[in-house]
Formats: sequence, structure tokens, C-alpha cells
Amino acid sequence: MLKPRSTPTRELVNLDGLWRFGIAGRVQDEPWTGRLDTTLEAAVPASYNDLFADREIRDHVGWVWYQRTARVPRGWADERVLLRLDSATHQGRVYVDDQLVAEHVGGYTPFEADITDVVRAGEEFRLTVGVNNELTNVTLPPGTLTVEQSGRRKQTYLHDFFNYAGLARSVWLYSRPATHVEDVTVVTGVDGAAGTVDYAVRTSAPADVRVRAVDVDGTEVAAGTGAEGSLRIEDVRLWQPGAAHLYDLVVELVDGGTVVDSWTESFGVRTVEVRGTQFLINGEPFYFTGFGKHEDTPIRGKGHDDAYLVHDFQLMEWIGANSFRTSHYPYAEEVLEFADRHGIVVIDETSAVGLNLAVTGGLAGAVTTPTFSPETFNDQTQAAHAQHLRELIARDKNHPSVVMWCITNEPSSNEEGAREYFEPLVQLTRELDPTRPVTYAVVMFANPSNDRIADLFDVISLNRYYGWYVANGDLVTAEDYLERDLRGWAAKYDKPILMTEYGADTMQGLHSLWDIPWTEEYQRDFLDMHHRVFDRVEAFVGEQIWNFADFQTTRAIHRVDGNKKGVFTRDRRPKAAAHALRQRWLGLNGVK
Ligand code: BDP
Repeated sequence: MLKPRSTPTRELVNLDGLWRFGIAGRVQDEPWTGRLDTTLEAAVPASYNDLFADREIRDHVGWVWYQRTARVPRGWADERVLLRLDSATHQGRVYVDDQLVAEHVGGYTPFEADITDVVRAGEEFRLTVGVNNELTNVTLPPGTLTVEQSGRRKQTYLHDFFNYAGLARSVWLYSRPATHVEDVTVVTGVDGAAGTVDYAVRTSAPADVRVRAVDVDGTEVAAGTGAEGSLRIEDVRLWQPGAAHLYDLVVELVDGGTVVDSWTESFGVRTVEVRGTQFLINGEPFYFTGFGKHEDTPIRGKGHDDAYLVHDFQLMEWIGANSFRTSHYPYAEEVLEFADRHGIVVIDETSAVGLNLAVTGGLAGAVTTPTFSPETFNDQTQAAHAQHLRELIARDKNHPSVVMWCITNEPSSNEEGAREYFEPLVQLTRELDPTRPVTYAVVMFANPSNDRIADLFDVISLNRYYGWYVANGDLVTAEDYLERDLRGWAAKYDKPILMTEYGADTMQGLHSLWDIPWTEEYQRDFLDMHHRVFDRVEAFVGEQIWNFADFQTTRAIHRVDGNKKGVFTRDRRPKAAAHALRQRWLGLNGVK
């Protein structure tokens, strides 16, 4: 699905701002049928949970309602009119006046509705959006709903981040010509000094297609006609990690000499390949440095915020990080566009986190219930996962910054049923995008002898907590365990190995001379120990620390107002480890 954009043939109205807001039970039934009966207003984009001084809202389980009016610009009489929600976490229902126009399940991918037949150019309409935050065994991420003795409904879940919900990304009204570009796919290659650009344009109706590739200064560097084809850019400037270069692909639909739709897709020319134990970008070995991140800030929760976007990327540059993983869900498209423009490498992850009944918030328990079974994660979960992959890859396939798909975080890959569940999903990912490697983040208790799915993937991405959940406070033992573990994987698979999580909770300002977990010194020494080991293992292609910044979680005895494994605090101040990391990563510069 194309991100709405203003072009010579399309116009765009942003509907962000303050919307009337209320939780179900406190507003009228069928709230879309009239003015929402509330005095509250919520900011969009933002998760609603932390906006109000009201515990019931923060912990509400079920539907909440957002409402505002919007006006269709009067010049849009001959256009199709669409509404686009960049996300509604986790389920959305959209009403124009009294009419349901869209419904979508999945909290981190966009959806839209053609509302031409229910609105009129120049007139106002009432826009009501219901958002539901419930998680079950067939949603991604999954969760469990229970009813307490008091009758209060409660949501529990297996992932270690707060279940922020609402309209955390932008909402748009846009116009589109009746005959239009529906989708554009760009796949690039390198041929000596030239770049090759294979493109495919899907149109809503038969039309003549012409395309041209344009450089940043506006020079046309290649052109072609037809819905599918290949362009050649001589003396191409590649998109490189740390040195981004983007071109525009201008796509025009022409009918009898008139341009009926015009769409511009930016792209970078680069290649990605896994060869043996190497991860190659543009044919050169690439070593990932960086973090697992979260969309998480005070007050806004998971709400997209351009100021934090800029600042987070500044901090990544300052510390020498060349990459991050969108743990544990697809991030706002603005984040990927920024990464495209600034040469930051992205591992794009789905929201399939928590497919593991042996883990609770980072703590391991005994497996009492099978993870994959008709009662737990089943065919319906798998179908939701497949649908999520389709939506994610359709949304993100043209971003040069995205170099790999991570289709799940810490599933119970050592359990029976894991292979049956994942094999078709890996296959689907490869069909949807044959150009990018595929990985999954391997949970600590899956090891080279009991893991059942690693051979299906291109890269082995490990989440390991030696020195934290195992051998806590004993970095000598932890070093030994870590090295054995890594060497075990390296001995079994001829694949690149990447560390996608390692980290120690750290309270900013807590210090000690000794190996005391939670201190700033311990975090620094813990990371140093890991880096010594990584440097000894040949097949190693990168290190992404857990986490970039402290983030909010659900309540748990091992969480102090959230997870504190950030190298930066939640308000983005560096802990001591940040300075040590900076020394290492600026020195490495993406090559080990
Ligand atoms: C891993 C999870 C991550 C957690 C982390 C932790 O992938 O989401 O936040 O552990 O416990 O299991 O800090």
C-alpha cells in the first residue's frame, strides 16, 4: 500500500491533532451515530494510555473511541476520496457519519478506505474511530484476556513492553484519480559502474505507464515505458550504509497524452546478499553495530514523534551505531524513510513476539502448556501471521535501509510444532520478497541441538543474556557460557551469526567498584565482556544491544518502572556504557 503523498495529481490533508476521546462504558453506545459524549480530548498521534491522570484509562481493556470532524476540500469533486490510518493499535473500526467504512486487525500496519460515495467535496463529515487493544491467542502480538472475581477484565501478555494502544500514527484524508497507480515495486542491482532498476507498476485500470529515474539535483538519469521494465543508471551512486544516496522514480499514467496520475517513489541502488558466513551490502562484508529499539517515549507511549526521531538518529550517529532492529513490531514509515535518507541499516521485524509459553517478560519458566497446539498458537494464529507478513512487506519492500526481515522474536523454536508453524511463513516471506535475507531472533533456551527451525533461515540472530538472567553478577562464568554457545552455532551452521539482544538492566546514577548488577559500571563491563567474545568468533556479523533506551513495560517484580537495559535513559541521557560503546563502534566503523 502506497504511503499517501502529495503529487501533481493527488492532494493530502493531515488529520492529526486533538480528537474527542472516551473509553467504552463511559460514552454512549454506538458512539459513531452522534457527537461523542465526553469532555476528554486525546492527541493524535499518541498512545492514549499515559495522556490522562486516570488509572482506568491507562489500564482499560477493550474499545476506546476517537472522534473529530473533517472537511473534504471543495476541489475534490472529481476525485476519489480516501481515508488512511497509518495504524490503529491493535484493531480499528472507522465510521464516516453513521457508516462503517473500514475495519482492520493488526496494530502496526496501515489501512485505508475509499469514502468517495459517502462524502461530498466541500462538506464536513463526522469521523469516528474505534480502537480495541485486546490481545488473544490469534492476534500478533498475542495475549490472554481474563475476568477477575470483581468482574474487571484484565489483559496479560508475554512480551516485555507496555501494551500501549490507540492512534499512535498519523491519519490522512487524500485524493486520488479514478485511474491511478496502485503499487510500485523497485528492485535494484549493480552491474559494474551501472545500477539496474527493475520496476513493476500496478494500476487500477489499463493505462500507459511511463517512468523516469531522477537524481537529487533533478537530472533525469534513466527512463522507460510500460508497467514493467528495467532501467539502467550509468555511473550510479550507490546507497551505502552511512552514505545514503536516493533517486526518485517518477511514475506517470498517461491517457491520450494527458497525465492522469503521477506518483514518485524514492529508491536507493544497493544489493544485499548472504554468502557463507558473510552478510554483504553492495558486495562488501557488513558488520552491524547498534540496537534493538522500541517506539517508546514518556507521555506519548508509542506515538510517533519527529523530534524523538531526529534525536534518536543523532544519538545513534554519535555512538557509532550503523543499524537497528525494529523490535518488536513494524515502526512508523517515517522512521524507515529517515533511515533511507541517512544511511542507517534496518532489520525489519514483525509483531510476532511472544509465541513462547515458556517466557514471561524476559523470565524463563517451565513449559507447562505446549506453545503450538489447537488451544494455544494454532492455524488461525499462523494465518494472522501470514497476513501480517503480507502487509509488512507490501508496505516496506522499497526501502533501501531495510536489509533483512525478522519474522518473529523469541518463538519457542525448540518445541514440537515450531517447524510446522514457521516453515510455510518463511516460504511466504521469500515469495513476497525474494531479494532480502530472512531471520528470526532466537530465544536463550533454544540451542544448536534442540532448535528446530534455524536451517530455514539465512542468518542466525541470537538473543542472549549471559551475565544477566544466567550467571547474574558473574561475568567470568558468563564469558565462558557465551563463547561455548556461539561456537556451538558456528560449528553447526555455515551461516552468519548476529547478536540481536544482549543487555543488562542499569539504574542511571547507581555506581559500584564491584561487579554489582544494575550499576552503570556493570553494564559497561558486561558489554565489554561480550565484545571480547564476539571478536573471537569468525562467523560473527554484528552486535545489536538490548536496548537503545529504557522503555515502559507491564508491572513485574523484575521491572523498575519499566525495563532499564537502555544504553540511554528513557529521556535519552547516556549511561556510562554509552561512552565505552562510542569508542568501540566509531573505531569499528561497520567493519570487523
Ligand atoms: C528478551 C525479549 C525482550 C525483553 C528482554 C529483557 O526479546 O523483549 O525486553 O528479553 O528481558 O527476552 O530485557
